[in-house]
Amino acid sequence: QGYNLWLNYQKLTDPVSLKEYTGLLKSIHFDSNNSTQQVAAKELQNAFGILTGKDLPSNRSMESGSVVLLKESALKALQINQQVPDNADGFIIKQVTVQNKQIILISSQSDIGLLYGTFAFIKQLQLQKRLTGLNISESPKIQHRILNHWDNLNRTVERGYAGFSLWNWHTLPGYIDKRYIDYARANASVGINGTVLNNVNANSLILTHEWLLKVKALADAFRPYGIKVYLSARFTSPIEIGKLKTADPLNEDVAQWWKDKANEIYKLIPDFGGFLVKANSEGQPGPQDYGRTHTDGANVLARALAPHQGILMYRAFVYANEIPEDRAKQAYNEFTPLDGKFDKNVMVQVKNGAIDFQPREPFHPLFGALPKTPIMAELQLTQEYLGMSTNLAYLSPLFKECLDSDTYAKGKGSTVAKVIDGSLDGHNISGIAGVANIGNDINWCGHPFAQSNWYAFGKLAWNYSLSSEEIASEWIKMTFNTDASTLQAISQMMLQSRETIVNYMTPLGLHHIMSWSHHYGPGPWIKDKPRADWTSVYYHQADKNGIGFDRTSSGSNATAQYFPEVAKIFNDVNTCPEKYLLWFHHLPWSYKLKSGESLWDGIVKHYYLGVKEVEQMQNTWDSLASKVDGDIHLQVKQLLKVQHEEAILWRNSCVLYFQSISGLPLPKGLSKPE
Ligand code: GCW
Repeated sequence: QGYNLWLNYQKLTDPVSLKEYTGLLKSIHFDSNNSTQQVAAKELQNAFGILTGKDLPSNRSMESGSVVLLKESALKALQINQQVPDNADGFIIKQVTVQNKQIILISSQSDIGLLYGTFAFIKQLQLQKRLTGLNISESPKIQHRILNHWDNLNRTVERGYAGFSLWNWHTLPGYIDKRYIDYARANASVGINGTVLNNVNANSLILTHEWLLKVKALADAFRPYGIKVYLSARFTSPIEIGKLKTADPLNEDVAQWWKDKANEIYKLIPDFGGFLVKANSEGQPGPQDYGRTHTDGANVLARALAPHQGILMYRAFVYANEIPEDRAKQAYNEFTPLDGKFDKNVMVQVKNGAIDFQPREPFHPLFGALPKTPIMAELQLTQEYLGMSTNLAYLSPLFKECLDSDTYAKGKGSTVAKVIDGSLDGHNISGIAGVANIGNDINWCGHPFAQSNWYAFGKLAWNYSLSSEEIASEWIKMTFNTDASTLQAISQMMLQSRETIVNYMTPLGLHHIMSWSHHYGPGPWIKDKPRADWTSVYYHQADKNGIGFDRTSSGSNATAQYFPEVAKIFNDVNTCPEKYLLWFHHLPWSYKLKSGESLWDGIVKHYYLGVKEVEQMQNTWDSLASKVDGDIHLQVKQLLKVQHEEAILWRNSCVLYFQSISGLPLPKGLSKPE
């Protein structure tokens, strides 16, 4: 159950739509010599057959009722005068009359654009939208829309909660699992155009010839769907698989080794996307081991890729325990002096927040702070800190909270989205990455609702202006094929779900208070670990008098890393949004919240509210028993029960732990947790 994701074509129920579709659509006309157009046509034929029960045969010539896939370059010859977006991935879908024939025209500069247009057209049918007068024109705002798989070569997945890795390295390159194709279809249907196959904590083996042959097999399978393959490169690969004595980026042999390696890769995979690098972070090797900078490290790889038009994605997720500095400040401190020193094909990949994919974080101060460097945002789809695959968390609101944040880098309106789409600083490359939540579970993502995060990531990467409501609504419709009132109920659950998790895990700006190492469940008491920045007490700083991390000018002064307008707001306890309160401020338990209640009472109430909200989700879901597929209903019902238990555990643990420090009674009316 759930294998088909949002491409869950089912016979349409609305007679008006059925009548219109079967009346208007008779055949498909496309270039059968092109593999991308072939897969587009096949997808439409399959979808149309299931949705309407009728065939959509391919026709060599155009006829009335044809769905016509035509590249822009072919429009002129047929005297079709239509404006196609000036973006290789963009497309139009239009009902037009050509030579007295009424057709649905899908046109783009590229074959991939035709595939994207076809998927968008299928979506119209799935959503039972009218075709008469159809007139859609779309192009993506961000160029590289990439999934990052944290998949190890032994098929375990770091922070993966949906089974093992999809990539069956053992049977590659000879055997192409149908799943690879379905993975590519799903990605193409939402415009994802790149995939980093292996974990950023990389094994250098992936760059040996034997493994590259396997990578090539995947790249060949994905190519018709417009998905480029990228690899995470371990910085010390020249030593580990290249027999060199050093990986010093300024050493000539090392530079030559990377060039030779890139040449070898591009011989096998001419459209290879490039490398992703995690260096000098959490024990990974990097240029600093040789007294060099991140720019030296990034540029040596970038220069090997440049002749082949590859890109180098260099992660800014760096922090070190040895540095006596607020962890939240370290990436900014290390990277801002390097702005302007990276080669042109380097992109710096920045997590949405400065700590680590928490249920809620203020946006990373590096957004807007590297105007001379193209910045990618890195979002996490896999729920490392949001209850893994037992919690229902729809993450579009979290992603948008970051993308919509105003950095004020160039005055009001300098949103994170405008930093990463390149428009704020005039970059001609742009990208966004999502840490994948995909594994070999039958339903791909573990929790049935986790699929919505794969979907939402693709949609927002394409167009970050879409609302979380719109994305949820179409995902529900396509996934569950529900009626309007069921859709409404599920949508409400989804839209509330992330805030609910914040309530019972880390309300009011609390962060990083989960269990040690695996990060599952509460652990606000975690202390005495080898690294202070891997404990919880480091982050909540609770004592008899109060709680919170002082990042204001009287504390670590992390607020000063933001542009002045933002810094001022975060720095002043009276203007700091309460959702970030304890992220930036250390306050007495008696501090008065906007509601008039004390900070202590407010914290406790959030924990209780979170549990209540899970109960509400359970009630809503129970009421939908006859409305959604029985197996999926049962699955989600069980998971919600587990989530409820986890929410209670979080609430009780955190309330009792913090109470042992504050010594304060529970607010009136709340029963003591056991
Ligand atoms: O927060 C940490 C995760 C690690 C991960 C790291 C990173 C891949 O717990 O598992 O390593 O982030 O993003 O590099």
